[in-house]
This record gives sequence, C-alpha cells and structure tokens, in this order.
Amino acid sequence: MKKTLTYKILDAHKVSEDLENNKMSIKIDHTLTQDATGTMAYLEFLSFGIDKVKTELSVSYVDHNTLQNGFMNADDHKFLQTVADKYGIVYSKAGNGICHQVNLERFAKPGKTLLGSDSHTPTSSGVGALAIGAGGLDVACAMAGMPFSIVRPKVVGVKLLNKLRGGVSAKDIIIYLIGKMTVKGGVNKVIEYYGEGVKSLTVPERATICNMGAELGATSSVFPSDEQTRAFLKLQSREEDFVELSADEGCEYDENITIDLAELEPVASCPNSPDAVKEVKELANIKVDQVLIGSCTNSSYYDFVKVASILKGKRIHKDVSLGIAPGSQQVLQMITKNGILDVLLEAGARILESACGPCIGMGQSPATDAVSLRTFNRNFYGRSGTNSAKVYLVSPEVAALSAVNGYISSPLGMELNDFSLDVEYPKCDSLLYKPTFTSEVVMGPNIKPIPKFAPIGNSFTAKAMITLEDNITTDHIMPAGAKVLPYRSNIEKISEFVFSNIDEGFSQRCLDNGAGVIVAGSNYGQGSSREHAAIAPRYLGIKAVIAASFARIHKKNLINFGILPIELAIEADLLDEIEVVWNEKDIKVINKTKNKEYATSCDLTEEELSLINCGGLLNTF
Ligand code: MIC
Ligand code: SF4
Repeated sequence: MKKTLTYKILDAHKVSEDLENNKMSIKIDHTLTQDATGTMAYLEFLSFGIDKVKTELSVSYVDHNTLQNGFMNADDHKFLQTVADKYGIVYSKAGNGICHQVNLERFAKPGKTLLGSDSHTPTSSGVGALAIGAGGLDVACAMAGMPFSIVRPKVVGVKLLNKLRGGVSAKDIIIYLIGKMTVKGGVNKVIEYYGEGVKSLTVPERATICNMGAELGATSSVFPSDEQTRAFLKLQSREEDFVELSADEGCEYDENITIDLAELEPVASCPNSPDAVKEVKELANIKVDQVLIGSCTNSSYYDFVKVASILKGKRIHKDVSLGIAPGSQQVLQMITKNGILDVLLEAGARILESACGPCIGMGQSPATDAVSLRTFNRNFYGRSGTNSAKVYLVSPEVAALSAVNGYISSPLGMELNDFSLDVEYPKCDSLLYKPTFTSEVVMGPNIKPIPKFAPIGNSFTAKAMITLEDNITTDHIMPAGAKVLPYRSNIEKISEFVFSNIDEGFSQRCLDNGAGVIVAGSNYGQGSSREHAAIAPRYLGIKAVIAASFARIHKKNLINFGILPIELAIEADLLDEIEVVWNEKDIKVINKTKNKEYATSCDLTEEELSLINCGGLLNTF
C-alpha cells in the first residue's frame, strides 16, 4: 500500500496499536524540554528512580524564564543543569537560544521521532522528522524509555503549487492555512506538505510552517527530506544526518488542500486568535505602536536577511518601538558577521536576548490599547501582558516595513535579497554542555515536591466553578508572564493564578468549595503544552472538565493528573450543582440545579480510565 510520509515514520516507530480505540503507541528517539515545563518534567522523571535517560538523545533547554528577577529562575536553571549532567541529557544554557531554533540547527534529524514538552516542538519537523509536543509527564516517560501513545492521526495532504511572490513569506502560507482550517481544524491530524512548491522552500521556511501547525491544534506537521534538507544540514556541518524521505507517489490523504503559492498575499492573524485572518492590505493604515521580530516561529538567519533588506538605510518611525530577538547564538553570530546587526541598530532596533522573551510575556508588554505587530505564533488574550493591547501576527517582512512606515504595510512585490543566504553557519556550541554524569542534583527552595492527588472517585457532586465559551486557551487557564512563570516549580503558589486574567476569584472559590468542575465549549485547552493548566486546577479540587471538545495535549495532561475529561456540551451557570457518575466508558452528568440529565460514552482507553481511577499517572509508580 502506498504510504504517506507521516505513516512511514509512525509505522517505523510503532510499538503497539489499538485499532478499536484508534490509538497507537510509538518509540521516541529524541526528547526536548524547556525550563518553564522542564522543572516539572524532571521532578517527574526523578520520581521514577531511573539512573539515566533511555533515549538516543535528550536535550534540556533554558529559554523561557531567563528574566532573573529574584533567585527563583536562576535556581531552576541550576536544577535543570545538574539533572541534565547527572542523567545523561545535553544542556543548553540560558542565552543559547530558543529551544526549537537551536534544536533545528544542531540536533533535528530526518525520520526520527522527537517528543518535546512544548507545543511548538513540531518546528523540527521542518527537516523531515516527526516532532510532537506533549505535557512534561509524557516527555518524562519517554526519557525513561516508555512509548508515547497518540490517537492514530488523520493525515491532511497540503499540495503546494508554484512559488511565493516577492514580499510573501512562509509565515503567510501557514497563517492562510490557519484561517482556512481554524484553530481546532488540525486536532488529531498531521499536516503533510508535498508538491512542486515544496522544493522552493528552505528548511527555515518549512520550520516556520511546521511551528505554527501547533495553532491548528495538529499532532504534528511534516515536510519531505530532500535537497533543501541536505543543503541545510550541510550548512550546519551535519550532512551525515541526511536521509532522503518522502511520501509514496500517489498515496492517499484523509483530507486534501491545495495552495497556489503564487496567489498568496501577505496576511495577518488579528486580535485575539491566530485564525482571525485578514489580508494585510485590508489592515493598511492601522497605526502601529510596537513591532517585535523573533520567537521560535521567525528568528532564523533567513528571516533577518529579509528584515535587514527592508531596514537597510532606513530609520523606524518615531512612534514605533522595534524589538528584535535573534533565535539563537548562531543566528546572532551570523547577523553580527554579515553586517545585518549594524543595519538593525542603525534603523533603531532594540536587540533582545536570544530567548522567548515577549512571546511569553517576559517583558516588552505593550502600552494600554497599543497595536503590536509580532512575528510570533500566538496572540491570545492577555498573553502579551497587556490585556487591552491589540496583537497582530505577521511575517518578518510585514513587521519590518510597518516599523518603518508607522502603520501596517504590505511588502507585496518587494525583492528582499540584499544579503546573501549562502554564508558560513558557525558551529556555535559554547553554551551547549554534554553530560559528564558527575553532578549532584541541586534544588532551590522554590522547587517544591509535586502534590499527591487522591482519585476523584466514580461518583461525585461538585459545583460548576466556571463556565466558559469555545477555544479557551491554556493562557486563560494558567497565565504565564514574568509574574507567574517563576512559580512553575511550585504548584501551591501557581494555583493562585488559575484563570486570574478572566476570573480573579476562581482560585479562592475553588478552595472554599472543596471540589469543582469546569464547564466549557469546544477546543478547551488549546495552545501551550503546560501541564500546570491541569495540575493547578487539580490542586484546587477540580475533578472533571465538561467540554464540547478538547485540544489534544491538554486532554492528555488532564488524564495524566487524574481529572476526567468529559466530552459533552451541557448548559450550566456558575455554581450550578453538577453530579457526575461514571463507570468505565459510561458517563452520566446531571445538572441538579437545572434538573437536566445528559448521558455520554467516553473515548478513553482502559489504560486512561485506570489512570484516572488511581488519581493520575504518578500514582502508578
Ligand atoms: C507557549 O508558547 O505557550 C509556551 C510557553 O512555549 C508553552 C510552554 C509553556 O507553557 O511552558 C508551549 O507552547 O507549550
Ligand atoms: Fe517560546 Fe514563544 Fe516559541 Fe513558546 S511560542 S517556545 S514562548 S518563542
């Protein structure tokens, strides 16, 4: 049978299959963690009592919590470094760059499976790997050599025709696709790219596209490994990692989409959702206050060549603040050597650390009501740190031109090749450390043990602690930003912030009531992989989430921490009394206040049900 590239890689890694429940488990070759999810993932890994990681390669990155205002983040870094050294994990120190950019440059290999405790892990699929984001506990299990289980994904074949026009970017391809498929259109699917148009896209462009596949809710995205891949790996001095990979000619996809690259226009995701897509020309003349270029989506050398071609000899508008964060030390070295940094400085850019920074609300929050244009991947409500800000997601080209003009501008038709792409890529590994197996683990006072959770029981009555609409993000559930992120290793403290951006009283209300349920619409938990969005509500007594549908990673996180995800659309108001009775797959939900009864059967496997029955995965070790 002719196979898609997705199933070639999945089948080569298959450990078991459960066709009845449409699930499969696969062997994981590589893992990555980042600091904001990593401390929890390594606490979980340590609880297994294993002497070293069992993967081919595991890398621990520090890129999110690099703002060290107080001892907490620095303590976390020390914890991560000592765990990495002791247990056989490569350590990427703060300053080395954003995990996905560095991983693409130094480690990603065609045909390998990569599991990362960050939802944008699929960035590495740009070289033809199958890279998947997951909660920290799943990554900890993979580091311990356990297979990773997924819903057998449907494969969406995206055929790319022709070539992009000048001023149109890889970012426009993926934003256009998100507009078409919506933020829930990719759940339990892999987006596989093929066709003539693929050949014209470089690996950094493919990585941008795979990166934002996360905004479709997709399990992963994948590109073939071809001459572009070989050229990229050669520039990274690792041509030996190249293997050619593609789908079988004429294989069948579950869904088909065709995009004519020559017809694409510059597009933008408008506030507050990546799928609120408009053509940039429709937004022309909107005044811009802030422009930020960077993040794991658009911070490669390739991106800065385009940006510098626009900024060369120009000065940014006086009312705009332009912040630029190169994705890695390698990119920073290259833009320094090739004259791009001078161009950026002369134009008036503020150079930020090679880290996630403003993308996760770590600094650079816009002014009240400000318009902020960002080359990032998420513009969820409150994520920038300013609830009233209007954040647009755009390509580096749109960002740079708009920074000069002071209003949103379309670069369509501009040829942007003032700087060469064919340059030396320095092997910049001075902040990467191979394990020596000699350290003892150092744990600062803010790193608290993971709380133990009792099983929720097969029948319980609890109040609806919050009732929510569709597409609630993990940024709504468990906000990030400079104030909250330092508590990622302290569940008791971080639980005070659950839903704090939209409902300040939530956490106290839960503690006062003892037990509760969350009621929501479809695609609950979209966005980040942060398992804190499950652990902290569990800590506050949440026993079940009743939602019309769930995002993939968040649903798994709920199960891993013993919360029952019930897929059901129900009517409820705040503090309605809800009774839940569940027995294996049969679930009965009664809204006692409204006197309404709903029955459903859940799609969880025996194994998942037994995890909830015993209070979560950690109780099984
Ligand atoms: C994000 O982009 O939201 C993050 C921060 O990278 C998260 C991980 C986290 O919350 O630590 C993600 O995407 O998984
Ligand atoms: Fe970091 Fe932003 Fe990428 Fe998340 S999306 S990994 S916060 S740069």
